[in-house]
Amino acid sequence: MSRQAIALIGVPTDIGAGHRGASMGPEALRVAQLVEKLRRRGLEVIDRGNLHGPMNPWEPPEDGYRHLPEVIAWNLAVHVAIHQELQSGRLPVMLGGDHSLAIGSISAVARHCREQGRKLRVLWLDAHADFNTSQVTPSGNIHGMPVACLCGNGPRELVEIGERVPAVTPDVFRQIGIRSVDEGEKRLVRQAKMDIYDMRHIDEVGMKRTMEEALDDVDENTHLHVSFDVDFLDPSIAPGVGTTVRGGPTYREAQLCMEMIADTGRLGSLDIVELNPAYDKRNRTARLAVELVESLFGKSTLMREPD
Ligand code: 6HN
Ligand code: MN
Ligand code: MN
Ligand code: MN
Repeated sequence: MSRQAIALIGVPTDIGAGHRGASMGPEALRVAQLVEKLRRRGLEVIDRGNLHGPMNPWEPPEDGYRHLPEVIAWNLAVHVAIHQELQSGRLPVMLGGDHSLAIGSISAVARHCREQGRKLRVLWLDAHADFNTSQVTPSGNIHGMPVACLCGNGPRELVEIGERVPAVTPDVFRQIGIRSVDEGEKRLVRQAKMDIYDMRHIDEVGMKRTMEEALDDVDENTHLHVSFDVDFLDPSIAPGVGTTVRGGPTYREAQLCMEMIADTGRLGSLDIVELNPAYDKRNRTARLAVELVESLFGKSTLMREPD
């Protein structure tokens, strides 16, 4: 288990999303006792509070992008904040916010890994591949584009946030739980040879083997970044997201996924994104997300609990 101090950074915006409300995600996670539950595990947790950025003007797309200047402003702030925590030796947890913010967080993690000579692996837990571009997007919502932007396919200001262009290459990603990819996006993920463990794969081989495969080349020198889009989960257990897609992992499949990541001991940074309290029922999705994050930080059944 990680003995690094954990730094929580709230990013209260829905600037890249197609529904309003993910801006309330950080507070919902705090209300669900994220801080207290991690501290109860003996972890040092520092809550940095929330970053600030532009309001959501709720406008239609321009040249294939909605709210591009605002998305840039938020991601620049995220990049600086996350990189600073990594530099100081802390494990940053970004409380989103929508998934466009992963451009800022993962570009910071990639930069830190370059500086430290470490190998980066990103586990992208999501119903969606988030690999759209302005040419193929059905919505113009930038939360459907962060993986493409990180790989150098996007507007210059977003692609350049990581200082190195592209910030990462497609081979750093392992996408898990995918079940909704747009038509044009399918062609792009195939071209990029994205490593995708979709729901069909999980159905066929099970979550255990899926995770063994996805974690196969994790070694001593690997920094694992988990980008946890809450719509990864089946909507029957996680209704509090804007973009539900049925047929996601069950409660136990999601727990096993988190437990197997924890077992590697290589978790170095985390995004929790797309939680939308406006669609939730009595904060249950936030509470489930917190429970899964506890597993990610080493909480397990009694038999496997470390001494
Ligand atoms: N997310 N593929 C759809 C789009 O509009 O590009 C949905 C994207 C959802 C993004 O949930 O992070
Ligand atoms: Mn996503
Ligand atoms: Mn660094
Ligand atoms: Mn998603």
